[in-house]
Amino acid sequence: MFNLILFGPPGSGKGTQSEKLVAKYNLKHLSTGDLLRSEISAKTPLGVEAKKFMDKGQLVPDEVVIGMISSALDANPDAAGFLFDGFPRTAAQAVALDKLLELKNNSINVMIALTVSEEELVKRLVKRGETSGRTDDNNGHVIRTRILEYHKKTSPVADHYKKAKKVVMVKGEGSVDDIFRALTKEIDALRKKS
Ligand code: B4P
Repeated sequence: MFNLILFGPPGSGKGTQSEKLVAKYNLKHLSTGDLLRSEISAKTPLGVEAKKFMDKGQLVPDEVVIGMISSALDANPDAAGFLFDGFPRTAAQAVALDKLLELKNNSINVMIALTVSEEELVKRLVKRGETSGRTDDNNGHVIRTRILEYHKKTSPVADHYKKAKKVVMVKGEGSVDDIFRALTKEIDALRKKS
């Protein structure tokens, strides 16, 4: 199994690159953002609760997203590997993910962290907000809250995997294809070694 975390601040291109990576490496894509948005569209009790946090740019409570990931892992026993996109986003989620994988005699192979300047992040999210209909993209205050939440609660997740020497940094600025090439170069080198 090959398990990869694609990490980075909001708007760093995790969703964009994940789509290309899962196609190339036959991984199961687990995006907590996408899972939450489909709960919201289906108006489930979980979705109604999550929307209150997402609309403000805040993180959804840990127990909600950990439960979603646990069910998704159980629902895909034959996956060749998982690409975690937007998860883990807090230290508690990272600890929970390690435990869930350990129960399946598995672990994270690598965390790839996309680095993008704050100015570029805001530019991308505002641009997407013009067309996406995403309520968390069309308000400058909400975008700033998401970036603050990232610095406060999410960036410590990288330290968790740095301790295990599992973090690789890749520049997330430039064309989508150039960034994809840089990501595949790192992944191919790692897969050769393992
Ligand atoms: P997510 O759905 O994870 O989304 P994101 O962080 O906004 O974006 P991403 O980094 O995937 O950027 P994308 O490729 O789309 O989170 C949304 C919300 O869900 C969170 O705020 C939180 O409330 C909640 N949530 C999700 N997971 C959670 C968890 N684990 N715990 C708690 N809460 C959770 O790219 C953004 C834009 O940039 C796109 O328009 C794209 O086209 C553009 N772009 C991409 N690459 C580019 C490039 N190279 N050049 C120019 N533009 C580019």
